[in-house]
Amino acid sequence: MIIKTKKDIPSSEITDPLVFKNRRQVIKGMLATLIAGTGISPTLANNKSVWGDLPKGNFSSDSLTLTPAELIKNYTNYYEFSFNKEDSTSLAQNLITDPWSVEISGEVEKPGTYYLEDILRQQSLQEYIYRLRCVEAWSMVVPWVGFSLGSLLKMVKPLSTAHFVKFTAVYQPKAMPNQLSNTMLEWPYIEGLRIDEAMHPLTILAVGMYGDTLPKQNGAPLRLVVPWKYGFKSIKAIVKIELLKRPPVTTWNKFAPNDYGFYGNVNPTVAHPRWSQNTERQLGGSFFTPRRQTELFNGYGEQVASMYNDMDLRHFF
Ligand SMILES: Nc1nc2c(c(=O)[nH]1)N[C@H]1C(S)=C(S)[C@@H](COP(=O)(O)O)O[C@H]1N2
Ligand SMILES: [Mo]
Repeated sequence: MIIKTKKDIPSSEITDPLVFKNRRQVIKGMLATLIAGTGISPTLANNKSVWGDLPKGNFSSDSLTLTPAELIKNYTNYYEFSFNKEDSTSLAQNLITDPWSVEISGEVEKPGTYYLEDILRQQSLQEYIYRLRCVEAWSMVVPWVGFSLGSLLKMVKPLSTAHFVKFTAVYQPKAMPNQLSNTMLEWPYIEGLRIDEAMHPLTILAVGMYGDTLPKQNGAPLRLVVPWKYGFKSIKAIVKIELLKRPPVTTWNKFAPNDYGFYGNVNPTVAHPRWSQNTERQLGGSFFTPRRQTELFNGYGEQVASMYNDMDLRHFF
């Protein structure tokens, strides 16, 4: 067994509560090792991440211009806090993220509740530079720090009956005002993937961004990132991962199934009922920056299109 549940671990090995205070150090330490391995010093170049000159792994492209960190941090969608992109930044600072554990259950051989620190110890962190395309037709390029979701799932050994994965975000109404006052959406926020999508090497769990831990407003301490799907699929502040036989009911799809498909694959040919998805506004551009032509699967079609061979993508997203 690679990840240990609490009862399997001798008390000397259980993560000390003090470690929770130092998650930032732990993550930065893991990243420092990554850097040391390349012999490149982590200096911040203009508009590049601390890791900008590192090998990017297999899935990041060098042709992407990163969106400035200040924009990514101050223009967020986090509806538990606010429907206003500028307000969730300060409100999210009230979220308690220490300690943090994730319950993994359902169709797996090794269910359990795992401290985030114990999960991180088993994973290798890497930078993934991905486009993020919101269903509202804006986009950015984010240098995430994270690890493969598939690699975590393999450790808990999915059964052959695991066809879908359900993700549940934290319910913390004392910190998240809309969980009490807004009844338009159901809380906690829930998202889901098909098992092959969850196991796909592009799908990651992010714990950081721009070479540091995740800002709370961007989903700390642990969020999903699925770069070929609209942003609403990339659920923040995950506390539960369930492997299921049947597709889960997800927050946005339940609210408006015609506007927010379960798959949510980026598709310029399928308009939202109230706007076209053909182009997108790139955050961080100037007044003169042209809108970007939105690409099928957000430009990741070469890697992911084969998963959807039996779907008619002209009418489907
Ligand atoms: N828990 C939770 N996760 C969420 C959301 C949310 O409101 N709550 N918003 C989603 C939407 S609509 C988008 S576009 C992305 C935005 O991520 P960012 O704010 O880090 O840019 O987060 C997604 N994950
Ligand atoms: Mo979004």
